[in-house]
Amino acid sequence: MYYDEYVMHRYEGNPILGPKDFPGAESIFNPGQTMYGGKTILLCAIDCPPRGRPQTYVAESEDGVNFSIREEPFITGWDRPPFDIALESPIDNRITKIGDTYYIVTPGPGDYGDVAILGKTMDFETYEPVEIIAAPSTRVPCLFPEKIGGDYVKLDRPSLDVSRGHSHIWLSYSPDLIHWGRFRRVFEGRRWAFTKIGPTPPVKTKEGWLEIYHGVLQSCNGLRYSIGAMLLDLENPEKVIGMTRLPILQPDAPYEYMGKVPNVCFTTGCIVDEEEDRIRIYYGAADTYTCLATGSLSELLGECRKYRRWYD
Ligand code: BMA
Repeated sequence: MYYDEYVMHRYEGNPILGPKDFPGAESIFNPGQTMYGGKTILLCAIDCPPRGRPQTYVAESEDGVNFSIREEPFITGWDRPPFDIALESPIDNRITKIGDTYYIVTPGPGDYGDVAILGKTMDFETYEPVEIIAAPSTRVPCLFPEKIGGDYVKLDRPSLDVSRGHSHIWLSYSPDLIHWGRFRRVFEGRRWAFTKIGPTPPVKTKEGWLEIYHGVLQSCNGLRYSIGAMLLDLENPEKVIGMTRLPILQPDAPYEYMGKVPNVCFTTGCIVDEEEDRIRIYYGAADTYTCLATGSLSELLGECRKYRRWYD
């Protein structure tokens, strides 16, 4: 038992994926996550120096813990305009299913900073880039899974000017997933999420939109990445209706504080099963491994209901 476990619990067989699971890999981390055809799908970032820059690969599993990784990179087609502004180095994918389509937002790093590339797939076999939906430097747009009040909605973490203070998450609206506007501030990071913050695609629950996010604190020994949760109002997602004040996961296990980038628990999503009252969070540990934490959804929502603000 780790000291930070109160609502999410590490899978005892962690890490579920690591360098030994892919020939030549140095790290397998930060997976986009969803269910497709009854299987758990992870879009893993694999840094495999013999193959060049880090790439996204599909990993699939029947039981959610034993994964097989496909041999070839999944995200392709960034070699033509306008996507060729980004170097081919797709990691940190965020997946949202809208209707039958799985939309994937991926930060495309380049000479001007990171642009956010919206792509899509119907089957996790073929990937099609659609449009650049945020200017540099924006790494993390996260789509809601349905329209709210007639519009598509996304969360963003704008480029941070750390000298101006704390971190913040914003929200914007679109009629077509391409053109975005009406930007609104939603949430500010404090305490363990003071330095940086980043959203994941919100999940609809009876209690509100469950939003899992990462928060970063600068210490004298470098950055420390943890994971938190909050609830947004179902009809007005600009409104935070609850949050955990403590992280639901923070670097505490050896595979989280030892690796290529120590002290990192980083996620780009979660998988919720309301009927089973279960939430799974697949997360990157120390930018080296892929791990799993599970918990009771109702317990997590109960924790989120305890507070509305960082301080009272
Ligand atoms: C963030 C992202 C993640 C990474 C984290 C810690 O900015 O780039 O991919 O896990 O830093 O290095």
